[in-house]
Amino acid sequence: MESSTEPSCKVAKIDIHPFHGFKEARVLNELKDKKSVFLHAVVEPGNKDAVVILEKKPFDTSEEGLASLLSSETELQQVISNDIYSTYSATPKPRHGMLKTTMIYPATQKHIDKYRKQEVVVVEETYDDYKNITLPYLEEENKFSVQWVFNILDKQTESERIVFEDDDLETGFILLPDMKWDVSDLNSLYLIALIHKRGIKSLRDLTAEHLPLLRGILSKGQKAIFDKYNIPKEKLRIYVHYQPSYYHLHVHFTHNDFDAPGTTVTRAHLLSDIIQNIEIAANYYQTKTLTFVGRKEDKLTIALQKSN
Ligand code: DD3
Repeated sequence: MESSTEPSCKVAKIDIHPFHGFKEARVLNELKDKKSVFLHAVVEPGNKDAVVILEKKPFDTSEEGLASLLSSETELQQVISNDIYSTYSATPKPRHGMLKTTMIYPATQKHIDKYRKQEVVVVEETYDDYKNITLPYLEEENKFSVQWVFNILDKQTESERIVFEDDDLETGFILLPDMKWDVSDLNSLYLIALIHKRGIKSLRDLTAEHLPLLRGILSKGQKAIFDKYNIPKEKLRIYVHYQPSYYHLHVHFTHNDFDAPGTTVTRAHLLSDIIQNIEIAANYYQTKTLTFVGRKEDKLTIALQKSN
């Protein structure tokens, strides 16, 4: 902690450009309609791997944004001019050309595989499959690395981004914008609730003892989002992923008008349904066969397919 206030550390942080040392880069996947590209880069020294995600941001349609865009600040080269119709190749001022950039460094092979374009298949997991196949797989693959979640819960990072906190260690949680959301566009609102209690990995661990936790996330999360963003609960989709992408229980809050990834029936479980299912049967999620999509070449997918 103390060393971070030393000038030498500050200088080092500013001096090194995050893209410094990038040599090769190849495309893992490209989503043209989302104007985004997923890259695997090799970084010197040491030839370490990095995953870099580049996304073009939506237009700045604020008053100043439009005023600057539709002005002589934008360089134009005419392509076609015909009667009342004309087209141009336009180069706006740098402020309009911003890219949202996400970087994972150093990245493991699992990170690289995650962003590679891959066929997905629907698989079923009975509770026995979960205990005999999924859980041992998660433990073996060390899927439990959720250091970044602990950093948020311990206020080591992103504390200024917290929208709401209930600090009860059993039923409390932190609500904050998901990394995927750049907070400027309310229609693509995306927040996550990270629970304070450690060791609840996923939906599979939930029983009647967690009802106060789940009810609290639902009602307090809705209220906090209304208070801060003025979005009523009728506009929110509140759900849990199975399988999740990290095994520390978390709840997604997204705007209903926004097609957030992972909102389809093969991944999303509404929090209100989860609460009711557990109210009906305390061991619902230790009984129910769960269906989800997995990458075709993923070890877990292959193992579950074999058992069915
Ligand atoms: C992650 C799932 C995890 C790549 C990427 C994201 N929201 C996060 C660290 C900080 C965060 C998140 C893993 C990792 Cl792009 C691999 O997500 C995060 N902070 N989803 C916030 N606010």
